[in-house]
Amino acid sequence: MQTAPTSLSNSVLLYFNPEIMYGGGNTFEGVKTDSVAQEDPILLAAFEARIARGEKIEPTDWMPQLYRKQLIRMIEQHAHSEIIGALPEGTWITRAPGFKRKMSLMAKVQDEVGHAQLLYSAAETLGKPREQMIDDLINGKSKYSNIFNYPTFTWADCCFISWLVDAGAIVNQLANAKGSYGPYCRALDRICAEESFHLKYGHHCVIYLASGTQKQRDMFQDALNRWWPPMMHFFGPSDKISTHTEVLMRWKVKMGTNDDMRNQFLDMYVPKIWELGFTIPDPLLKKNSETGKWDYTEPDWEEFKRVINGDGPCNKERLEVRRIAEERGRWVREALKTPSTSYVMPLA
Ligand code: BYC
Repeated sequence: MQTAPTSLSNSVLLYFNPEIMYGGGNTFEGVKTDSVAQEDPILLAAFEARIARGEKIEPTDWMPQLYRKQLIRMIEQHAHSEIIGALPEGTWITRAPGFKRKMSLMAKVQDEVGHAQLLYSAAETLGKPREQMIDDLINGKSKYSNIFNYPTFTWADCCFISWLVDAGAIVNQLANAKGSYGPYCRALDRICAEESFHLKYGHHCVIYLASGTQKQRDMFQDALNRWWPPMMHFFGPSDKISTHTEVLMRWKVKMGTNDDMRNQFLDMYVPKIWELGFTIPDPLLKKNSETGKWDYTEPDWEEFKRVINGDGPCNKERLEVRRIAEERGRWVREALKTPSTSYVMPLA
């Protein structure tokens, strides 16, 4: 591995590694701190003033190590969520009801994988090579969204994801697109545009089931009953127990707390679900006229912890699919690393 001087902070080592095919850049490995105590106070104050003015921070700008570390963690998890999130719906492409639904679902799943590429690129600007992110995903070191560890038993499960999981993602991403880190915000802008189309497609699928036969309505109600608890988990642990919210809000990486986002989602989508005549499996769910917020049964955070730490119904299957994909793609990566081989002889 060669090393090269850097124009970034001294604590950040820029290196070039020909073994890493997608990127490289400044390594994040020196970023072990969880505090800003050892940062230069003048640089830190200037950085925070820029954030307060609403400026975007770009990859070559000075940033505290903790900001870099938190961004890598969050963007990488987001990228993994997109690539793993393609799987529960992806398994329904061959079984989608009809040609038009099949084409739309195929396009949606391709979009999700594209989102992962945008997000991996954004995370790479902070110094973590893509290969390492993929390894960390497959080895279970990195997290991804809880919700994709549940099975899609029926077509209605797929409709739930396309409508309501995408809706939840949009609530979160529209807010965070106004955040402080340029590459992440630009990726989110593009992602939101595509997700809005997914949302319309998903809503259309659900309206179709809702206005169909009793069997179709029951199928969606059953999906809603099973997916509601993971949907409530999707926005992250309640603010009382969230670990990272405070620092992420201070540096405008997160533009709302987990509870804010959950509440915004309930505000926008509970009425739409009720409008279609479905029930939500939470007897305590109601808008509190005094607080203006939704009351609901506290989600089961023990289940959430189990699922995000690898012990959900489909975690092993999801990671195995990614491991096999990585294994099967190895020859392509090897071939691209050998520029002297400009073409291959056809086998026949
Ligand atoms: N799932 O301090 P907290 C999509 C972890 S994909 C798993 O509140 P933070 C789609 C958290 O990482 C879009 N883990 O964390 C794709 C932390 O653990 P570590 C998905 C979760 O970061 C295909 C610990 O719990 N959206 O839409 O302040 C088809 C403490 O939590 C989750 C994003 O990824 C979770 N739900 O806030 C269809 C949005 N929640 O790292 C659709 C980007 C929390 O300390 N991410 N954890 O080990 C975010 O906005 C924030 O990271 C979160 C969590 C709001 C999710």
